[in-house]
Amino acid sequence: MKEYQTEQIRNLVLLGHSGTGKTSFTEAALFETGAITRLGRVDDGNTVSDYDPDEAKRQISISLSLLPVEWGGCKLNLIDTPGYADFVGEAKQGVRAADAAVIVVDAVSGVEVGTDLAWGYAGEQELPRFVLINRMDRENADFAEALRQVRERYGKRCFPLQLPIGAQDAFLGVVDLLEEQAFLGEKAEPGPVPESLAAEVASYREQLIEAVAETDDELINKFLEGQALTADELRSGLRAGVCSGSIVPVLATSSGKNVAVPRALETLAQYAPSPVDRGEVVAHDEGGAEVKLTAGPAGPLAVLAFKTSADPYVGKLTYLRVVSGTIAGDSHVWNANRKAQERIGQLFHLRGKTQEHAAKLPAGDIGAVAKLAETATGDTLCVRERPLLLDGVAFPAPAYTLAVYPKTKADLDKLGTALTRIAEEDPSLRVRRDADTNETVISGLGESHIEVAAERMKRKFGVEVELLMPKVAYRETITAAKQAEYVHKKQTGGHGQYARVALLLEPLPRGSGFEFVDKIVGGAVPKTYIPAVEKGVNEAMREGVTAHYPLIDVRVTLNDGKEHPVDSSEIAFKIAGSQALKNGAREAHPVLLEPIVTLRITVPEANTGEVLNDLNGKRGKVLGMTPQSGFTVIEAQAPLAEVQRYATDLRSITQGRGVYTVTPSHYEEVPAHIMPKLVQASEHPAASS
Ligand SMILES: Nc1nc2c(ncn2[C@@H]2O[C@H](COP(=O)(O)OP(=O)(O)OP(=O)(O)O)[C@@H](O)[C@H]2O)c(=O)[nH]1
Ligand SMILES: [Mg+2]
Repeated sequence: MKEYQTEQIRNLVLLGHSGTGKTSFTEAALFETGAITRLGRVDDGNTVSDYDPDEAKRQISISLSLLPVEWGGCKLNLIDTPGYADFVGEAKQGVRAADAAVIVVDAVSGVEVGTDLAWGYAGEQELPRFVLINRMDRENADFAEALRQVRERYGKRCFPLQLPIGAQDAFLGVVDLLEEQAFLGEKAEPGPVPESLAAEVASYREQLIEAVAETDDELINKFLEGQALTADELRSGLRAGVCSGSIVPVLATSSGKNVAVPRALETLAQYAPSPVDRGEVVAHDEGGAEVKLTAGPAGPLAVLAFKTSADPYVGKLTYLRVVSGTIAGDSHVWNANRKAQERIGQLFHLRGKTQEHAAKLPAGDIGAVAKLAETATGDTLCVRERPLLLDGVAFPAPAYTLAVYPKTKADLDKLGTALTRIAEEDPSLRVRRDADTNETVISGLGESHIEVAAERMKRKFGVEVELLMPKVAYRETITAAKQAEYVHKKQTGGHGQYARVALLLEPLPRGSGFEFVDKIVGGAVPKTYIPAVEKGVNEAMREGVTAHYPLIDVRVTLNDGKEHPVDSSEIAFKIAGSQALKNGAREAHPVLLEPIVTLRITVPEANTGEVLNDLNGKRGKVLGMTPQSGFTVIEAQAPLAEVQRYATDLRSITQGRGVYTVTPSHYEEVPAHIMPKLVQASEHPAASS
């Protein structure tokens, strides 16, 4: 690939509902620009973008891919992202590296949930946008209807820059409204505007010219005075409108049949902002002061590591977006987040999985580097004398958790490393050890997200795991006070064993934990044996008396006892303490406690009723509801056991529009009708998992 100047670079992230044809578009773009000679298909698992075996198997994108194409003197860094909600972390990384978004919409389905989400992600970074109405060749493709939905939802600033010629089997090409020309067939050959479209073209063109004129005082004056705008004025006005976000051009393509793809590339090359057009980027210095950066070669150097991928052979690959300055291969840089020097070896341009050597990456460009020692996703690379911090990537909080069990002993040995690498690669995954249940748990955005992670561990690191619903950390407690005692006595010839312990058990308020009080008077239990009693009590507390869960929120007062001058021993007092506690707890009306979590759920207003209903069925309690521009934020609490699959449930109620966070809150008594089930499960643990 030849070298490009910053002004010639276009960083474009493709976003949209799953299956709208983003990956197919990039494949067609590579083919039409001569980067590949054989056109792959998603359905055949042989596209450049979806090169990962997990992607080929599922026929969806899972990771973002870089697909630079050269067109019209520009380098278009196409960033293909998954539309599937579980992999939104990838889309967010893509958005962070891009200067504009291409929102791909299906010509049959129109605006879908994923379209809304994509629009929102682009909005978070204030990216200029294009809408690509794709799959125009399909049965029932309807450009006008899709356009109507786009404009209804995202406003009149969405403007058709192209109108399709024909549709479905007869989708032949597009008319460009600014050029007043048709572009036909796979190669987008120019031709006259078809007679049948003339009136529509004229009317839309008129509206487009007005919208373009409005981007500039001089142009609008000219327009209002009735003077015609020149072709150059229209082009530069449109470009300004796109860059400022006041105009969102709508285009039409069939990436499956390769119709109008070159025309879309031409439009993106002409009208999408270059890194320079994006204006100043705010970074911070070490003291937190703002530093404004422009995309120029002069620097200061500021490079965002926006993605990390793990390869068992090559090692770690870090994707870079140069914001300012030029990064060179074989150099040293400073990681401002880690406060560490980092050696840059060879730089690459990536195209799918193909690496092409690059001596340097200029301001605005995107590339990759292998084997960085310190750098993680979201870090900034700069020079030591001028430390700078760019905003990282805002990943959604994981809400779906599964327990990870290694299949074999060999898997166990490698599990820790594999989990670390997989979480490093995908920061929307979290791995931790749950101290309460003694399980290793992995959290992500949904079931598929975690399944894919497990498949990757197997493929990349040879570690096989089983994924199970995590155990719920139930607890036990007592609800009544009880005086109890136990005499431990054994006579087996020679030395016997003897200890008597009397305990008062009292329930404590939730969250108090465990108190041990020594109220022995007159040495009924000698001082030296009291720690042994406490130890015995503690052991019994950990074992529980109802369903093998630890007892909590209990005060145990040692108030009497008796020793034997010869037969008493530490072990005897420990046993007596333990048994006294068990006897007492069994009669102190023991109950089970379950963890309660706080949920903060954001759902479209229309789904509020159904979400509340569903929470009700899950023994949830609503704490509050706040309307928030078309959405309702519901604050609720529910037993953890009921909401372990909530990510899946909420997705199905809201078709993926709802999001939530979950945080541990407190313990509450398990209702009486549920207790027997838990007791039974604890006696047959295998049957319950
Ligand atoms: N008829 C027709 N089919 C298309 C077109 N573009 C894509 N497809 C098909 O639609 C399906 C999905 O296409 P993809 O390119 O994988 O869609 P995507 O947007 O990348 O999907 P995700 O990666 O899941 O977000 C595949 O079967 C494609 O062959 C098109 O223009 N016309
Ligand atoms: Mg895809």
